[in-house]
Amino acid sequence: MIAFHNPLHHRHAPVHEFFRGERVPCFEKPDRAQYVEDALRERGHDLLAPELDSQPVLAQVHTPRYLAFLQSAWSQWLALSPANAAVQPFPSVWPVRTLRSDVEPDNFVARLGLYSMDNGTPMAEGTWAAAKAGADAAASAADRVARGARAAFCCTRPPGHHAGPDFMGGYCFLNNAAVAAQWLRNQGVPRVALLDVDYHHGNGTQSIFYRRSDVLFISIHGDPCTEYPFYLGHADETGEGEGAGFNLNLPLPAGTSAAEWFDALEQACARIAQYGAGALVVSLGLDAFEGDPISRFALTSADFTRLGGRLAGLGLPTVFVLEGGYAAAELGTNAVNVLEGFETQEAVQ
Ligand code: Q9C
Ligand code: ZN
Repeated sequence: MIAFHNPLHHRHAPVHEFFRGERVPCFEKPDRAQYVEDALRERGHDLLAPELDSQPVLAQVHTPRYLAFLQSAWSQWLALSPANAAVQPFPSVWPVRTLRSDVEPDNFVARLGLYSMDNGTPMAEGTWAAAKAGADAAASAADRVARGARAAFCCTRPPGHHAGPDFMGGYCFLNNAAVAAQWLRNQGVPRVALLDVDYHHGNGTQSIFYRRSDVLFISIHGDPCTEYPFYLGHADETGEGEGAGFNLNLPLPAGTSAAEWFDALEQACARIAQYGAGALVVSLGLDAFEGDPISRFALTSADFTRLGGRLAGLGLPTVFVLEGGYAAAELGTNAVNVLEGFETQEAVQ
């Protein structure tokens, strides 16, 4: 399968995140993408460098002030003190209900809170460079599919699906899957289905497309009553305005079996078929894996092959975009299993 990698992903390498009030090593680490790249090469898939600039499409899915903040955040942080080069910034205050988010404070940490949904999305010197190259890779994969490829994979980190129009969160900064879907729209695909199979609800992607009918968003994920991102992802969120009826959430309890997970996938596939999509974008989180350290679904490595095969059965040009998945050493096998499941199923059709 055509696969793009992110040659700058390693420049996003924060050291620690917060967990239960303590600093712990980051789960979302450079090894993750390295394992996937290694598995792709081992199994004979070539890796291409991004070949397009996602900037115009980023401006369609994120706000100007958020993009401006993110691009300059590290230099703003250093401007406070050169010693900050060795310190990770974290937000500590947020504009929740009754507080104003229309006025940007001058204080850097207050602005970081304005543009964050959590304190779990650490930033480092190369975060913008890595995130931007990842969005370029997503655009490049989408463009190949728009120009007739059956499928393409974007192997990138940091992930993207928690990043909304004007905020970062859940290890995500730029919404790569939204970039891919918007790219396909811009190239003339009238209706794009975006299926998110990451363990965590893709709140950012949902919010970006919530009022639109030209991108159908569907997510299978851990019930937000107990699982991150907690404040979005319930079944009664079905879209608004033009987008009413074009958002489908399939939350499942933590501990759900693979058999029940595949039942939800059937529901998702039925809705995609009914929608009449011209292309599919898959937010390919691999944290539904039984061995994932921060998630509680039970897919095996073989189940990821089955997932790829089922998606091929939709018969749609497909862009796969890597999202979460924290059992780093197994990520390569699981990612390539999806892609090969897809290609094998296609071959027998
Ligand atoms: N210390 C994605 O999978 N909190 N994001 C985890 C564990 C956030 C996951 C806490 C999980 C976000 C893209
Ligand atoms: Zn996830």
